[in-house]
Amino acid sequence: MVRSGEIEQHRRDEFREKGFVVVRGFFDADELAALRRLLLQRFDVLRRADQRKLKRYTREDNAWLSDELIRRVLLSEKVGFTAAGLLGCNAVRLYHTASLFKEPGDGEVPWHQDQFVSPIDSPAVGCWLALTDVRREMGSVVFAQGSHKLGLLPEFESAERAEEMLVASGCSIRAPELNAGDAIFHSSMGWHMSSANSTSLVREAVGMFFFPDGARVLPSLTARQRTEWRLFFPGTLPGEFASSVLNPLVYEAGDS
Ligand SMILES: O=C(O)CCC(=O)C(=O)O
Repeated sequence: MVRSGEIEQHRRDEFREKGFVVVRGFFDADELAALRRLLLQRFDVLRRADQRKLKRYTREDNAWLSDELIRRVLLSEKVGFTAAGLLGCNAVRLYHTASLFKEPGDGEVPWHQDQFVSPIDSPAVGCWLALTDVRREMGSVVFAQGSHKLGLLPEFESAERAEEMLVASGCSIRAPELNAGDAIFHSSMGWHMSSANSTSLVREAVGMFFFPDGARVLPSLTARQRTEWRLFFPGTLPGEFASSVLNPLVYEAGDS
């Protein structure tokens, strides 16, 4: 069994410095084709049910619960191992997965830190996997490089204000373009957003979020943290280990 310390040092350094790291070709064409077919079928059902005109994307949480192949791919050792290496821990649990399909005309996701709504007492890491090539104008995810070092900040009244603050704090704005199979791992402390999809193509992606095993539910929760807690940590109590049925151990380093 691999140990978390074996993840390439340069990736850990880059993640520590920038708050995100792009892993090219993280999933190969075969892995991706099967996953994409299944997630697209589910998206097709969801988009027909969702008649909203103004939205940011069509999202399905925890699709892994309904399909064994989706589970095997999204909760694979490779993903958990990389997440553990970047978090610098020996074992990670699943926070949740989210299929994220941004249709033509879907709007911007404003600047935010995922940690702001997290009900647990540890930073997490997200893996955002491109199911197709993703260009900036399709609504790729945009990162404020280095912003994970700013700590947890209050939300801003507008996207413009947030971006002004991030740039004034010395963060450069980066929008990596991805090919199908590339993944971006990002810290829950880092500020990110995604722009509107101004193309005629659907932006297809899936996110997987992990936290260190041993993290606990915060003793007191804001209204938004409470919403996430109910959704993704059912049956746990404030102050207890965050290890509900929805938070399986995805990777644990072995002894050798
Ligand atoms: O997929 C998007 O457009 C936004 C994703 C995001 O904010 C996240 O992964 O935390």
